[in-house]
Amino acid sequence: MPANHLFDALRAAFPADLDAIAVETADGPGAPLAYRWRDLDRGSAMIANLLASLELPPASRIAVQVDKSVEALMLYLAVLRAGHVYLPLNTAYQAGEIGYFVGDAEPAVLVCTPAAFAWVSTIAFRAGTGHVFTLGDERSGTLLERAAFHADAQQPVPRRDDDLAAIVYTSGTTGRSKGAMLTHGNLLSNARALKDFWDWRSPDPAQGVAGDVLIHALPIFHVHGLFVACHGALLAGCRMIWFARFDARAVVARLRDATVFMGVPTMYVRMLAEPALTRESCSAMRLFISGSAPLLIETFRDWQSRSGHVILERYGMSETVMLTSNPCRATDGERRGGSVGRPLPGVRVRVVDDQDHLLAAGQTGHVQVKGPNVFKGYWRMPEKTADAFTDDMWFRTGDVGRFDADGYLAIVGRSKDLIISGGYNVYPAEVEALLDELPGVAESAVVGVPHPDFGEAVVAVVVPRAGVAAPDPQALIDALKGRIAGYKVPKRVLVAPELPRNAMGKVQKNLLRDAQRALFTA
Ligand code: MLC
Ligand code: AMP
Repeated sequence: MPANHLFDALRAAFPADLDAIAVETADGPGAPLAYRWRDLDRGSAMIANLLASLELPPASRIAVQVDKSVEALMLYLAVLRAGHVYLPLNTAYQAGEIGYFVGDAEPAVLVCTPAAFAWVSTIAFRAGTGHVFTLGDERSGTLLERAAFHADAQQPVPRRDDDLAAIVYTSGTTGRSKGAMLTHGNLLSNARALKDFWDWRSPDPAQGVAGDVLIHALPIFHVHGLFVACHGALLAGCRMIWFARFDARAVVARLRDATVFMGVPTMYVRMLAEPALTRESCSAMRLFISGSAPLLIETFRDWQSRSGHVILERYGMSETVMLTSNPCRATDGERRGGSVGRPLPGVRVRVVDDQDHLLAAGQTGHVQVKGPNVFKGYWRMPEKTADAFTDDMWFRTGDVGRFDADGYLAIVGRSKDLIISGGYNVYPAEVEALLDELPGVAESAVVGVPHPDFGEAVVAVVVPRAGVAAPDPQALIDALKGRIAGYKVPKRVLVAPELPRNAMGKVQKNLLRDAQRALFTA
């Protein structure tokens, strides 16, 4: 068996006692439900055997848009076991978005919720997808019904380092989403680096060591919740307390039962608003990790004074998994607010100017990266892949940063036109294209402005079409709902006679952002 098959590595880390609890649900139907390690193994084997029975070509794409559940985690493991490629889709995606992903990725199988079956299966069958299964959050749906007829043991299909394990779509700056192709080697090298760097503690009953317990409250259709959080706990054989939905009060109430929490900054802001968040409630905790969006220094400081813990901020991307991290062990250095720490072991990070020349510490420039974690390219987009790398194969992250003299990186901006709202990425071009099609709109500009809850909020400035009544902002918002994921819909639409432009005719979004800086924070 190749050493780098991701599933084998995760499976090898399961504790010897397969009857120990692997996942305990904290919310959702029937909670608390306890899943043993044996259940993860058998359940994923049965689904993998179902996939094998479909006789799909190797490395078929298996697209999944389902609510978070432990069975959805088993499905992910099953796809790895069966030698196929996992394609997670945000549950907020609407028909237009799903249609694009299905058309682009051509999945052989699509798994959706029972409630969405009618419209999702219509899209999928039209696009040539051969099989559509359903998976509900109460262990319902055709996937598990069919899997129940299959054996609960399975020999994982051999995969090499360079074989694809997953495709994660990231929105494209010019509108078209790009599928980042991640290999078994990418994901496993990163998971191993994090296991060591974050000092994951495996349970060892013989020695009386309980091991880490992770509160898992992130969605599992993005890199953070699926790869960083799940791989972290699985590769250390640690128990997860599993929240299908993030609820700040409910999570704070469970902190005393856990040792590790991972979240986006919005989650920390919301937990800080809970009076029950105290030093005492966090006394069992070992590690709080934040990422996916910038953590404000106020949140970093408030968290320290309220909980007694210093948040570890790290930085990553769908294309690269995790890149840099503040230290976990005190011997590795301090955790610094406003910084994303140093490159992870095995990962190289450089800051360069517009001509890709290396900049010295203290100088601000483009962040570029190299390492075994860096993806294989964008699915069926060789030109976009070539553009994303320098001649000497450094990946251009699109982030702007600066190294301190002691090697800590600060992310100070982005060269890509991207808004990060509550940890979700919104590409203005996609929203602008839809707004521009709406009646009464001549043109639009979409920007991110500071928001107390989401960090950044999506705001649109629209210019009315000459000679017609100015469009009603609420009507524009309503028109977008249902056409794109809710988190992409502008929280506010402003009407303006024109957009500010520079001498080249380019819209000056910085001026719009500056003008609306206090829209949500005043
Ligand atoms: C939900 N809504 C949002 C939003 N999330 N609006 C803007 N930004 C967001 N992030 C809107 C919904 O559309 C809805 O609008 C309303 O808020 C309530 O929806 P909800 O589902 O009840 O929201 P809630 O559960 O409160 O979600 C907030 C959240 C969630 C912070 C828990 O956004 C979340 O889980 N974020 C994490 C994202 C994540 O995992 N990112 C990792 C990407 S990987 P309406 O109008 O319909 O009421 C990555 C790489 C890396 O970036 O480095 O990790
Ligand atoms: P995604 O495309 O969802 O993978 O988002 C990746 C982007 O999130 C990165 O390119 C950064 O812009 C941003 N990001 C992730 N972590 C951090 C962080 N700790 N601080 C600032 N930005 C971050």
